Amino acid sequence: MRIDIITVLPELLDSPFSHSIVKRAREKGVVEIHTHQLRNFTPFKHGQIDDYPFGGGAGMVMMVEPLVNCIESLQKERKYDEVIFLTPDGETFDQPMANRLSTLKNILLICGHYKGIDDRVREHFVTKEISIGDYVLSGGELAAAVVCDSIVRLIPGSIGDEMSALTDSFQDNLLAPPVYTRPAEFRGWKVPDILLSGHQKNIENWRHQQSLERTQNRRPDLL
Ligand code: 6GU
Repeated sequence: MRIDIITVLPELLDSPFSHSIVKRAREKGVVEIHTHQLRNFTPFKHGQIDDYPFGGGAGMVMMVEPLVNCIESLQKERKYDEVIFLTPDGETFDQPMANRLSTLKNILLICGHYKGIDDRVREHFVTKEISIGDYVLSGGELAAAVVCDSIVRLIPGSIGDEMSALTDSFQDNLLAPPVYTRPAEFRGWKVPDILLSGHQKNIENWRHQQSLERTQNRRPDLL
């Protein structure tokens, strides 16, 4: 998979893509992630990419021309399966959406700032709009990092143990069960006996029961 990201803050995205699973996936060639500085595509002086909104009002709007220049220059190189705009008024991101996006070959992410982007870009180029939740971020970059992380870990070859992404919370609409590691007792707090029993079938049943209880208690909306 290849992910291109248009942003005015490429540095903000360096760290999330340089550690852990995403780092290893890039090193293994499972995914390529490329950031593109929007200011390099403006025809205006001093790298200007935003302007005052027509009709007045607070905040600046990202201009149509730098965005279209950047998008079209990328589209000359390859066809994108989705052109995604990260925006708080988009469709709420969830695990099924991550699963579907992880099967695509080329995706383009556009990070907005200020009061948003000129709506003509959304109308003529954007194929999907994603929000990561009902709160406001200063820009789309952290949302892009969240979306990319959740997608990349699902691509076969990203995670050593192929099973482990499938047993994540949410992957079957249930929260994950509690987990423990050594020591079996700490300050008198014991790991549940069943996990030390060696009876794999009983352990699986117990974990499923714990998943159901956790989901019922914490996220009944998922059941
Ligand atoms: Cl995708 N962008 C911004 N700016 N804020 C958000 C968001 C996205 N998702 C939730 N809040």
